[in-house]
Amino acid sequence: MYIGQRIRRKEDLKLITGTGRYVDDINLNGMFYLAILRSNVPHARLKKVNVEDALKLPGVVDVITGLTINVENRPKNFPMAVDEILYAGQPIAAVLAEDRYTAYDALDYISYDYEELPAVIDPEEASKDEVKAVEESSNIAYSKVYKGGNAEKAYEDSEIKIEEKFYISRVYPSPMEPRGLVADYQQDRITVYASTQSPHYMRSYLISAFPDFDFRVIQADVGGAFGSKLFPYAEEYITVYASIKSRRPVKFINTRSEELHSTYHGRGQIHHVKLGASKDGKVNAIIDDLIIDLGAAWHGFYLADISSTLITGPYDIKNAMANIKGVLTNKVPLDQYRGAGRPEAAFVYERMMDILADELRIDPIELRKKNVIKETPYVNPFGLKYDSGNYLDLLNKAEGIYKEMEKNAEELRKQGRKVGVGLSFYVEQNNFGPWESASVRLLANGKVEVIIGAAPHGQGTGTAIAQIVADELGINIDDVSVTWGDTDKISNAFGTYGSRSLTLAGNAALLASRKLKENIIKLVASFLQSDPEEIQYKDGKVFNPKSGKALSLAEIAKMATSNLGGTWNYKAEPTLEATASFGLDNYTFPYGSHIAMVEVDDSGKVRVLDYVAVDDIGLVVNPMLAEGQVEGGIMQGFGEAIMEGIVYDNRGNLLTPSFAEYTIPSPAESFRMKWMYMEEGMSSAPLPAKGIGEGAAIGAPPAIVRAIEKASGRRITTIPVRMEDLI
Ligand code: MCN
Repeated sequence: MYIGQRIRRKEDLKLITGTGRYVDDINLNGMFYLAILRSNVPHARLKKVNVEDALKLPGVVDVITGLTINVENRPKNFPMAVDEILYAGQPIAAVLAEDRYTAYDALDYISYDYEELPAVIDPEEASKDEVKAVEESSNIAYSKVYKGGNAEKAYEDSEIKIEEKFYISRVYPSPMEPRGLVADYQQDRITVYASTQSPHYMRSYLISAFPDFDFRVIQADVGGAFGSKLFPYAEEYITVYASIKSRRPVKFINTRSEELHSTYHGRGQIHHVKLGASKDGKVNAIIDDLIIDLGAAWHGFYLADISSTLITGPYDIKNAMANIKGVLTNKVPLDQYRGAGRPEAAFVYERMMDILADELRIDPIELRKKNVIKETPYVNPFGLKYDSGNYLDLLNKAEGIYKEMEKNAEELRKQGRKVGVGLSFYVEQNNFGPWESASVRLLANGKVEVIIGAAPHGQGTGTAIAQIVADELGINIDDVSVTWGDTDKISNAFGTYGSRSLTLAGNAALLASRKLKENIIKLVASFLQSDPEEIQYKDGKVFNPKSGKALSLAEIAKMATSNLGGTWNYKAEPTLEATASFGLDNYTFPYGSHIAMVEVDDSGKVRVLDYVAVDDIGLVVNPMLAEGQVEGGIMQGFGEAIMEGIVYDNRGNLLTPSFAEYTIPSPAESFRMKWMYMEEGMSSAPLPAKGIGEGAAIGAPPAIVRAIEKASGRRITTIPVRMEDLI
């Protein structure tokens, strides 16, 4: 059995030997390069773009201005500012040149005339709708109220009432590889090579924008995405348009500074929360007024829906209300970053739990135990059905770890060091659908190829899916290859996002393997002149127990593909391939706990001394891959808690335009961490897994923040926590 084993990643060899092929490694004959002139004013009326001087430069082929394409939830002048500039970084013009250097140099020869407009940067200011982020539009781009029970009355009737406001900064998802694509026009068909999380979704949004063309989208190797390479970007439309217009291949690669000015930021929420409880700590009501800072487009609004509908977390709180305002500001548009709405919710409900515990002078774990959901399935006040698990059991395990860490912390405190321990407990929603597909093929050499519709980009899902298929077919994992990321290889699919790939594509691959076995049995019955019922499949061999005749997969593949001539005399279709799709009728809800011990020194510097995460994600297919996900997520959560934050000045200039100002954790800040798991909360899929790709990014910030709070004695309501806040 390979499932459950720490199998090494099959993906790594090419990546670590430099034979990976990222978008920027793709060079096509006659290729032009595209560079984008971006606005350096946050809000202005655009009068005129002067391109004549740029066009005179040797090597410059074209300058594109004024391109508009109607894409849902984007401002009217998407993908290029035409009459109104909405944020610093917005594309205004694109230069097409024979080489990249000429393209970038030519940007200096373009100027634009504009009349500056007041910009609105602070989301609370924007919610007053006085200064407009987009002329003649309301700043309130989205509003929604969620109600479950009667939260207002329950709050009023509560013995204990607490109220707090939380600020969660905008962050940049920081993939190692910036966004980029190559568009290759050929006779009404355009091949796009992209650094994307979903070639199929990209194909569908490019088809809507350019309906006269057929698209093939190929996912190049991707150097990370973390949610930021899923939804449509201005530069993609501009590059494709440039390829169609010039009838040449065109390459666009973002620079890091352009990334910070254009890749959708994540998070950016403000929560004003009221919580009502009884004196003994039973929470009766939670009311959350949420402002989400959408930036200069509408499309990130759904993140507030995810946060709101999970605002009661893993706790049995009957009365809840969430009141969302999505506001436009003159900033880079907002969209998902690992966790997408769930880290924001967990930060809020876990902060409120700790604050209530402090208020009531109750042990924070006792308080959580009192409120935690005791039975699953459980329907939360907004109708989300938490599918399975034993929350109390996991919390008990986490408590043991917490107590151990507390003991160690106490020793260090006795030495005069400022050390604290924090625990978070979370539930999350994943396996965002609708479904995923997979094809399994017996190749002519007797090996098996699996093509999945999911589009992994660092997670190692290919290895885990090889484990599943090798087990199902009873063959050596070295005989299974898994490929993905090409719309011509598998027709309908979705991609990798929302911690879905293992569960949905993995189950699709499992079902396709079962179908393949059936197809093979039928074919072998025909070869052996037997009834299919007489034929059995076991450990990569097909045999007739009566006659004792057996064929290996390699022999079957050979028999089916190597004889030319003759006539059709098979009783079954000679299909050595099967495709299956798989979807769930509910999301999956993994849950877990993080426990952190930190030290804060006199300069306000935070160091993590110890860290343990415990999760229940149902069946764990490859504990090493899952652990890798948890470790990466913990580091990102750590970054979000104390280091990372997009900062604008109040005129709308981005003050964090590079990794010199926008700091992310490096190995120097890394720390010892341990991951443990239990397998009680199985999903309802045939292979009963849930996702783990985002859990740690959800559990980490509240645990780290609580530990900092305990170490420093300062109440923390804003992330990132700055050093100066802790002295
Ligand atoms: N896994 C497992 N057993 C399970 C669940 C998962 O062994 N029960 C393994 C899988 O085989 C896979 C990994 O854990 O190797 C994550 O699987 P899954 O939870 O299905 O998540 P996805 O593959 O759908 O990945 C998406 C998720 C998201 S939403 C973001 S954002 C994110 C993340 O993955 N972005 C990443 N992890 C990332 N890791 C890297 N290196 N780069 C990114 O951009």
